[in-house]
Amino acid sequence: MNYNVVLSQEVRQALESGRPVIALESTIICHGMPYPDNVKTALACKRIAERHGAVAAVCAIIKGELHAGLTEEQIEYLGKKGPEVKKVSRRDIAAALARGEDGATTVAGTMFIAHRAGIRVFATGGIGGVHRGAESSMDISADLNELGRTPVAVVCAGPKSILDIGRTLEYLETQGVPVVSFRTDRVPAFYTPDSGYRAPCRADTVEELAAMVDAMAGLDMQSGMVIVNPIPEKYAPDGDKIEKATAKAVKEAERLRLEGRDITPFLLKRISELTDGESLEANIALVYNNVRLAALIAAKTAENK
Ligand code: PSU
Ligand code: MN
Repeated sequence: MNYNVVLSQEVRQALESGRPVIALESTIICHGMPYPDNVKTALACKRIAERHGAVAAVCAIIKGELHAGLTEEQIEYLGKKGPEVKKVSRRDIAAALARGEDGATTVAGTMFIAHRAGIRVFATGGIGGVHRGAESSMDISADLNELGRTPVAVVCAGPKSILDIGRTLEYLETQGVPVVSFRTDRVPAFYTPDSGYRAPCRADTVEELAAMVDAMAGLDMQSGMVIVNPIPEKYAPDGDKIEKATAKAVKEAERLRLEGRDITPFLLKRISELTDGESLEANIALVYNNVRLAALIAAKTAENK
């Protein structure tokens, strides 16, 4: 078995020469968006990262090997298979390797791979969190614990409003994870720039964010950071429509008795259907916005070295 992360040539060269690299996750490709939008979005992310000075490494498991940096063919392969590819969080990695399977890595799974590959900045759409009702279901995403134990900075648009945002923030605090809002005093919540919660920490420049990433590395804190980047106003969908679609999708998920890893992908798909694709469009726009910021941070930290 190969325990090393297989790097694409482009990613290996960039890492060896200290050029900026950012990680991207693959659950969003296989479970977060339909084909072919998923593949188009992933490829566009690579181009956006490049335009802002960084190489983007999509992380995934292919035939039992950890990968950082996929070719277009590999992205197309995963994107076409879509939900057939297992969603892989930290707990699922060993099984996928042992069985030689493919795996679409979540934020937690991707952080694990990125860290092993030496990548410190990661861009995605939304992170997992504490689910509503977690006080009895105990459904708390493994993303939050991974952030507490793996030194990777994750740039996202905040937790979805399907989650319990207050408890997600409390949990991250307990895990010692900084949550830094970019250019806002509020914590954004994915489709909306304001969840109603005050930001625990605010930064207004890329330099400041890069200095925080450097400080955590310099102190060898061995834990991660969440950088929350609000969806730009012009892309934010009608809040009322999204809220209604979300409430309906959550009820349907309950009726279908979905649980565990199936919940998030189901909700994303239903919300997109119920909003005639409006949520998907917003999802793509906020991912691009996060890739841009992550690339700028990675470029700045590379300069600081
Ligand atoms: N939130 C989104 N889109 C996503 C996810 C979360 O808005 O695609 C995915 C990410 O891969 C995240 C995972 O890591 O769902 C969290 O799943 P769970 O709650 O099962 O840990
Ligand atoms: Mn869960």
